[in-house]
Amino acid sequence: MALIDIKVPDIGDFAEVTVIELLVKPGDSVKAEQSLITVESDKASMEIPSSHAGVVKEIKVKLDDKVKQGSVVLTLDVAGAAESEPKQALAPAASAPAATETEAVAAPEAPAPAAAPVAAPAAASGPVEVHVPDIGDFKDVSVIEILVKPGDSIMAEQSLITVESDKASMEIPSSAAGVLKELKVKLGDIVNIGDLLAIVEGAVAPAAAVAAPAAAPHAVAAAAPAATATATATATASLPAAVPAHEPTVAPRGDLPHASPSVRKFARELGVPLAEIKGTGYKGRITPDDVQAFTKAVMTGAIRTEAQVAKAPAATGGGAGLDLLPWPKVDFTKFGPVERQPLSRIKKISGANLHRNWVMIPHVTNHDDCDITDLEAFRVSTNQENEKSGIKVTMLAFLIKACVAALKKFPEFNASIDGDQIVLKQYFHIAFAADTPNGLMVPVIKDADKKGVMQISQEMSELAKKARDGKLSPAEMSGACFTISSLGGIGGRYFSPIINAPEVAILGVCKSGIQPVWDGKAFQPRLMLPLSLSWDHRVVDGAAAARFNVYLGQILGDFRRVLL
Ligand code: CAO
Repeated sequence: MALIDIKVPDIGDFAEVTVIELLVKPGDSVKAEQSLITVESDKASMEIPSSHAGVVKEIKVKLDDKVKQGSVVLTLDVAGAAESEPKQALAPAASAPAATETEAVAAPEAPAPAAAPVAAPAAASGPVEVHVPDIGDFKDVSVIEILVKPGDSIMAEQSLITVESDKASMEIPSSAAGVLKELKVKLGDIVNIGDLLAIVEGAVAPAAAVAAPAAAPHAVAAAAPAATATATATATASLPAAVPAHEPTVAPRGDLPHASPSVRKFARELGVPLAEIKGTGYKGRITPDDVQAFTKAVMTGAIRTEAQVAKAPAATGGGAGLDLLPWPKVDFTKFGPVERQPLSRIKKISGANLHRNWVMIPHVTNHDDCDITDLEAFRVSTNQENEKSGIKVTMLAFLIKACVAALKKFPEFNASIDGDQIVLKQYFHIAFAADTPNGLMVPVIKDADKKGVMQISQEMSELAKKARDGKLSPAEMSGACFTISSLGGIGGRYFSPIINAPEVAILGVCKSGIQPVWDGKAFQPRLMLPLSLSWDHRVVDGAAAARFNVYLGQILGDFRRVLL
């Protein structure tokens, strides 16, 4: 084991800075030039890189500590590390270091004030040109972020753009306050010292800048000291020492997420929208862990980015975009023995359809009872009379006929939504739900308005058999206007049937039973049929649904009404 102390290098003007981010932890393997901590002064923030490759043994600083040149950041075990030689960057030479695989190293010499091309703006008023200040060694840097837009009110020293070279990224601040009239660069542009960046109107230059000699640089990157400067130039501003106390010394960041250049770069590489991340670092700074946690949450579906929400199918009409919790994963064997069976093909298909319909249609269900005493008596006598025909007249067949009559009276129930139109159908194809060993099937009686109860009963019996035998053709299951789901042969009182899209209503029927019904003088034993009508509230409203049920009850109560 060969332990060495990694110390804060010469950080120029920055006499004492605060540790605001720890970028590594004990046990981490680090490369030479990899950033170890982020420090912040009242003027800028920067990352302190490692001078050697190795494994972090112990971190000697903690958040909020004050450090200066020579402070020990951590101890590193450099034994066996591929790159244990210190990088040139840390040599006390004035030259810039070689570019490394990490973002970190930028070693511009302190910019010579005389070289700065920025014209010191007047203290107030008219349009002021903002140029790229002297950014030291940085030549031909790319614009990688635009941080403001025309019309924005900006403050002096507020960052306008981020530029990136092969060595570092940095933000270029405005030399003047005012309203941004025009931005003269766009993403991907290559810029150099002196290039025109923006026009600021109604500008009021920072007092210090005005007071500074004409050549004063409104520079970024001044974190770089003359000698070593291994820091990444986050530098939001490097104001001349003469800045008056009332001037902000840290560049205002507006809505810009607070994150170091390396974190920004990391987020950019992953396509992570920094503005959507809540920083957990010092003063809300976004840390690499925050970016990672955000990415993980998006990948697992726990959260969605704003862009994903905007593109969600619900917004485009293609499907449902629910922001639901993941389905619970339970090890049921912890609670008792279980057996696993695959879902049948029909259950998978009908399940997906039912789920879509239930989620996408605003359902309302009206429940009612109707008196079928006389109808049932008629049905029984008809069946007795027609015993030899082999056709059994069912209550469901009467219900189909009654529903046709109600659909004719209330056409909005015989409809479908198509975009922003309602399609009113002039045919009457009625589906009925059939319970089969493999799951729910929904065959359709076509043109039920043109068929008698006997014929409907016969077709129903054939279609129900085909359904149970798995022999229904797609044509026999398509084209329905309205569906009836009858549980009358089984039992129960009421239920909420799910509408069979693109239909807009479905009638659920339960088992009839004798109920005491008040006839105005006395309670009479009557055979009452429970009805549950689910309807799509986008097309139908509650009053219409109540009228539909009342009318249906009247017909079932006295079938002669169908003729009226
Ligand atoms: N009240 C009281 N009795 C009723 C009744 C009602 N509303 N509806 C039917 N019955 C009686 C019938 O008269 C018959 O009695 P008999 O044998 O004494 O004559 C018995 O119940 C059985 O009827 P059935 O259910 O075989 O015949 P049907 O015409 O009423 O229904 C069919 C046919 C295919 C709809 C039915 O067999 C079926 O599959 N129903 C289930 C539908 C379903 O699963 N719906 C839920 C969908 S949501 O998951």
